[in-house]
Amino acid sequence: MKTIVNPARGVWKSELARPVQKSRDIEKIVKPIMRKVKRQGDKALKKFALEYDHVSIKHLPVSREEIANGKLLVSEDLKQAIIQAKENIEKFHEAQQTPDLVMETMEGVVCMRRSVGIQKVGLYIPGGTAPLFSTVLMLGIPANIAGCEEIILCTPPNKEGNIHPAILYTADLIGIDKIIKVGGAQAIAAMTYGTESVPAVDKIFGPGNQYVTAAKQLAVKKGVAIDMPAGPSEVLVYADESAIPAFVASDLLSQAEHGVDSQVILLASSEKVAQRVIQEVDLQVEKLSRKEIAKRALQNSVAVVLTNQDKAIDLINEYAPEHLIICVKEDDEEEVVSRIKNAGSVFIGNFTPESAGDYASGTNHTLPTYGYARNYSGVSLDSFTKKITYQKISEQGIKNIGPTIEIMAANEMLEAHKNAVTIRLNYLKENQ
Ligand code: HSO
Ligand code: ZN
Repeated sequence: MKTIVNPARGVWKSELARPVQKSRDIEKIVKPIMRKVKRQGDKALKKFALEYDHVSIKHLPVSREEIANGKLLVSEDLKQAIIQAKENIEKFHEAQQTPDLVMETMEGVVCMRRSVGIQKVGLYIPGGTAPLFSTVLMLGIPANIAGCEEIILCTPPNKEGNIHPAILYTADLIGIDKIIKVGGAQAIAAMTYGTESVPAVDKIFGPGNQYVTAAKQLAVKKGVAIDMPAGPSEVLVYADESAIPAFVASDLLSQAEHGVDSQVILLASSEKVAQRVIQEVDLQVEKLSRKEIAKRALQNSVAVVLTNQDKAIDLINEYAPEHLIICVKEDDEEEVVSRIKNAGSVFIGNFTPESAGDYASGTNHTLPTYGYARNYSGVSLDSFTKKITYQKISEQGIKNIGPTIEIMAANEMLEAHKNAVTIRLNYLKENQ
């Protein structure tokens, strides 16, 4: 990890540049995949499974027996852990429910706002080197609480044509039974257009590689909503001398092991703090089973020393990290936390590893990456709902508000709008 000491503001952007994503080239590959799935449906999905995943799939939907058999392969310990995580995530997301808003803005004019679950949602769970069954909880639980009527889950099978048992167990635990063996851009295409086995959905959620991300962007053009634009995972740890170097190193590495394109940033209050953490990173990385991935991610990563705390906070807000860990003296903690404007999720203190939020504390781990924390929130209950507004105006109400509407409409030169009020006011005059 390279270290830069007190860099000038002008170079922050270039020094902390995220790994580049070549979206143009990727779109060239993804567009024909989308087109084929649109035209050929399941037939295309099976063909792509053979071509990309080297597996021949007869039935795309996972059967009841497969779920039952898969569940037997999950250890009791893991089941208990998943149940515990589910409870915490449920508690935190249930508390996000908002009561209907009903108010009379002026006498006889009642306005209302109500949350309504998005009817059909599609959850994408990547396969690959790590089976992200925790993401099934993070997406499935708020979808259930929001009252989404149809929840489907797409995930790629392994070479034997099976889905990871923990993914099956978790989906079954939260009541998701429509699991389809399809991954990659073709899964996103299927949820966009619908095929014989995969229903078209209103909104697509979930992480994925660059192909999945590009396909989600194309889905938006077809009128399907997505959770958020995505890039590789990242963490920024802000540490002063009160931070325990081995803990900080373990957090940096937990993000680094996600993928070779992950980025981890250490922001230290002194060169000494940076050196101690880097020493620990070098020690700990050697012991990891995914050390090759983590080491490559560390090449995209940097340690920045900023001795001035105001500047450090500015750098954090400029970088807008997906995950931000703040490990500073207790006296400074509240002040630093309150000045954070751009971050997906914030972890505070020596005993709050990012892994807690990744798995089990209750917050959602689907978060804005790549600087999108500047203008996007992470997934929450809100992501699975729409807010519908309602109004009801009484006879007295239209008398009260009518003249205001009439004059505004007249001045926008929209006569029909004005008439819609005048006709009612005249009616009331004649009939009262
Ligand atoms: N850190 C990942 C989420 C995750 N970690 C899942 C482990 N499993 C992106 O926020
Ligand atoms: Zn993680």
